[in-house]
Amino acid sequence: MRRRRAQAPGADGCARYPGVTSAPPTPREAPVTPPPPYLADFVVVANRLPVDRGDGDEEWRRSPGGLVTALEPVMRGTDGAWVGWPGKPDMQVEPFDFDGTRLVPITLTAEDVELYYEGFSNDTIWPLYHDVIAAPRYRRQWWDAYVRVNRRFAEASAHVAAEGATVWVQDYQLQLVPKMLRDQRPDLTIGYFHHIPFPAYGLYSQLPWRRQVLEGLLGADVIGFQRVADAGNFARAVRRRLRYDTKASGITVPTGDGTSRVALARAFPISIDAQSYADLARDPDVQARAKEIREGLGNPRKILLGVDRLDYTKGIRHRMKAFGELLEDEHIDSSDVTLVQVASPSRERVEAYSHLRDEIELTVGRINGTYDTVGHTAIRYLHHGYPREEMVALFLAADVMLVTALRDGMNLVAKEYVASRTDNRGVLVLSEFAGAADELGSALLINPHDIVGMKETIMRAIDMPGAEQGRRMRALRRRVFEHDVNAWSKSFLSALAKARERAGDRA
Ligand code: GDG
Repeated sequence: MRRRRAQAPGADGCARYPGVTSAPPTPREAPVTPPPPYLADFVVVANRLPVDRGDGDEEWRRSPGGLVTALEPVMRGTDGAWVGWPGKPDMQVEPFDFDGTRLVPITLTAEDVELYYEGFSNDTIWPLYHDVIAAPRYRRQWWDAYVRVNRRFAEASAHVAAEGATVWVQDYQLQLVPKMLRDQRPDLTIGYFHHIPFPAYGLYSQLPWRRQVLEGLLGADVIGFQRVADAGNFARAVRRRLRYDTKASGITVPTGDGTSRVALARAFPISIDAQSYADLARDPDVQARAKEIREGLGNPRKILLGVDRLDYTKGIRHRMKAFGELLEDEHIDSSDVTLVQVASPSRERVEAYSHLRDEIELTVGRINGTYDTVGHTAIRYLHHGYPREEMVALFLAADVMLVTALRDGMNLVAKEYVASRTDNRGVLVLSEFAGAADELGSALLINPHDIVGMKETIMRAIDMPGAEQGRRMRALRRRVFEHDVNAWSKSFLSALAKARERAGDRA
């Protein structure tokens, strides 16, 4: 991957791409050469840029979060461009360089944020794709905004991508971008990765725009999913709705001129930069902090931990129900066992999220009111985001990690806990409805809807002997270190490169 500032390709010197113009110098005036457009060979397109800027702040800072965490090491090794929203409505920022990557900000108006992001992305697609845990809302105005904003992302990407570049589109907010981009720039190799589940056809078919979304995704050469089951659901939706042929992972997509191309749809389970978590876990300051956390909780015999965005998909209520019943049944005692729940603030302007927060906080208040003592708390509830060092200190302090998602594309927290346990201790309780369950079979797997089963498993985790913890944790760590985020991006990008070769052979 090379960074270059070059003339837009095109034999006649004219703009090859929309919006890119190169004015010929007038004979008598000194030639005024406009700065050449920036063209990248590798472009990431995601809803958010990988940076944040506080109010009144001049400085951009790398932002935390699942996708940024996952792509940070990939971008570090390349000189490419990243197209995304800077995170605040109506923010107009010129493209700039950050840590060796060209950042191309997309302006979203307050109305775009409300309709495209909070509306269609987070109140239609998110609940529908997570098996309607909350009811999806279908609003035509939201869809119109989704189309409009996807087009804006596609145009900006077409503008920054060099001839023959590779473009990697990320996630459910941008499902129409692959086709829009291919229509404008058939020379590009286009990948798409879907970070959340893809639902069974019986649910997917509720979507009034189901055909357009499938066609949008099929603009990509490679469509990546977290689980084999997600890729299967997608292929079935394509067969049922579009009647295209699918064979193994290949989908034959008619191109309109009587020919066809093959798009690949398969699983590429995402992962984490495992080594960076292990490094933090070995840092003496982080270890001292872990000790301090335990002491601050009154040195209970066992600490249970949940770390989630405050989201209804994460099963936080189910987890608290199980924990509350264990206290009620006197299987555990708050002087002995404490649950620490980090619930980082998320999507607070979407109604389902503010309701969820109220419900959870009511539950925490009830449980603590009933079971706290002066010296010990039953649930230490933290509605904050924390720096990564603090997260790792929490992972080290926790004897049992609870990942009880009702539906989750992957769940990186499960992998982060495992990577941090350099001492080969600790127990991971993991929902079978999180993508991570496909890889982390040595965890204690649970069905979070089965409260009795979850309670039994939590007790088993609390009582698990050290030798068994070690056996399981070593197996989990092997998997997470062998399949880290570098392995993930390499395998996706090499599938994309092969797709390009195949397309070249056919041309
Ligand atoms: C989506 C999919 C998929 C959370 N709170 C804090 C914090 N985090 C970090 C975690 C983790 C990330 O955010 C969350 O990732 P998850 O995978 O757990 O969940 P989603 O945000 O829903 O992510 C998911 C993921 O995309 C990647 O494909 O796995 O299924 O839903 O890295 O550690 N980090 C810090 N402070 C916090 O307070 N520093």
